[in-house]
Amino acid sequence: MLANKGFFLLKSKLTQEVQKEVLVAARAVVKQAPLFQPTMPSGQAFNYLMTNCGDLGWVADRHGYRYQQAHPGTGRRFPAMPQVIEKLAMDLALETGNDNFHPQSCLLNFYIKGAKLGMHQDSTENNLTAPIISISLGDTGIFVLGGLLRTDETKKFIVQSGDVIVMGGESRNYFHSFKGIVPNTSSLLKNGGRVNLTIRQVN
Ligand code: MD3
Ligand code: FE
Repeated sequence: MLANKGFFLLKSKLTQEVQKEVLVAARAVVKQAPLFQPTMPSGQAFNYLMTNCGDLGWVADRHGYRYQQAHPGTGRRFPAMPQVIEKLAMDLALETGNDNFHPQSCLLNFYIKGAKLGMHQDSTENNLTAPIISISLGDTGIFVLGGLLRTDETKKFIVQSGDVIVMGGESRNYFHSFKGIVPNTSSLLKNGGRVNLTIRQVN
């Protein structure tokens, strides 16, 4: 177990069986709340797809980044967070020393070959002290963690299907990026790619 400043990389945390359970739950979410490709305020499209479940969903468009209850495409509320995901997130928070974590939002990011996410901090949340829980499913990815300043040194981490990252404490506000997937490294998703679930307490 790797831990520093509240950052934990829990390798092979989820069994194959639990990974499949989470994936089934994620597929049910996508059926109700289809994956969408948001745009940044600049008008530039994200190069990966996303959707959400839970009381609040993270969305991006011309007007900026925010949490809202409605799916931007369907206008309907995001589906409830599946119990398996909610329970898993609460257990993971507890075992990494984060009491009183209340999952309100689960962002599902779907990456295919070539998709990446630039260096940023997660700052759309009102609550910047609650931990953030990330679950990786499918193809291996390359995750980069920096520090509180954009200019801080960075470290690369390989995230594989079933790995979990918890960012609590100081690390909650660290810069981070996702460099992309390594295609054909997992058979969990029949057509390949990577799903990342990010569970957050927003308020
Ligand atoms: C480290 N997603 O959606 S999740 C994001 O793999 C995002 O989809 C990445 O960053 C992905 O905002 C990484 C892991 C993660 C999430 C929040 C963090 C790592 C973090 C906050 C602080 C430091
Ligand atoms: Fe992030």
